[in-house]
Amino acid sequence: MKKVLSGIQPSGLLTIGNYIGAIRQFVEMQDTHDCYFMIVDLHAITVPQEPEKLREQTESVAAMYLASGIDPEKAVVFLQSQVRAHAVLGWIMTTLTGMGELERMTQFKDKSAGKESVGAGLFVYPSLQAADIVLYNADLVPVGEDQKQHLELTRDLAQRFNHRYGDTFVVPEPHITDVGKRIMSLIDASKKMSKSDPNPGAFISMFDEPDVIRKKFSRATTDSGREIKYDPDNKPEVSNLLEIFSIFSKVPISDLEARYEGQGYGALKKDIAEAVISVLEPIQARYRDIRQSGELQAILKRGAEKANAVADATLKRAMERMGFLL
Ligand code: AQP
Repeated sequence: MKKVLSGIQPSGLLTIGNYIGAIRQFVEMQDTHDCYFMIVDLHAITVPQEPEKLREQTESVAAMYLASGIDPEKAVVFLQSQVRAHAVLGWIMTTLTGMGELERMTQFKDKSAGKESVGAGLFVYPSLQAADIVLYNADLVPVGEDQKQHLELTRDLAQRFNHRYGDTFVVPEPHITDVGKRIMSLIDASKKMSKSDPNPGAFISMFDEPDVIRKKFSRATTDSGREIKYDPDNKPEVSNLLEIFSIFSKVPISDLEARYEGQGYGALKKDIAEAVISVLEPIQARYRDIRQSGELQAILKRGAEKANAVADATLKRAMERMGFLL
């Protein structure tokens, strides 16, 4: 079975962008792959986090994984900070990374733009991400398109290490779906939908109530024309809505275009909201049950035990090859 590793930062409440680009793929892959799904809390602190909020958001992402269908009997679900090998190999990978390589990362440019002060962690975290992936010998990494550049860096670093110290790491491939690889903000279709967007109207949270979802879609920006056509270059807003609709309704985009031909945006927006609500409502109900059950801690502990066993073995192999005394 091919190995799969991926994770999400507990940097806010998850959005349907995270669900579409990441979690939905995790659920699909767990039956056919050897999967490791983590909550990357060490990544979340690359921007300041209040301790209470970090704790709550970490539990919330873990519970949302389970509520969305990730089964801890099939996949290893764990917190990155409970596997200390990430920090050690992260440092090792940082020493293999060129400043120029990090300077080219568009996510760093986007996340640091306009900020008065930016932590060094935000700059170097792609090297930690490389360590996260190679620790589990992952063949595939399901991600949204925004992470593709980081994955390319991971591949370069794994190959560099192997070249210098002998074959140690598997060189992973990104696994990116065609539809839904980059869900855009509902307000500004030039920006991706992000959980840390200061404007909540820009995203649909996995926790939004039905009426909030209806309101957000009805206020979503659309161009002045009326034609409902999938054309990301010329009609990015409508194309984004069609992608979301197609994923949540499981109806191909071409069928949706035909269904709404000659109708205005109003009908389309109403129906998208209902399609999203019908998927999110049962997930939200399961989420509440999981949080109330008090079982989360034990599930994460079991996951960390399994993850530590694999990660420690890889770290040991890498450090021995580098000449560390162990
Ligand atoms: N808009 C998106 N469309 C498709 N996929 C997306 N992902 C995130 N946003 C979209 C995918 O979700 C996974 C987890 O992302 P992350 O939390 O590790 O970091 P991120 O990409 O920076 O996500 P956010 O929501 O934008 O978080 P903040 O606001 O904290 O920066 C990744 O697989 C990502 O591709």
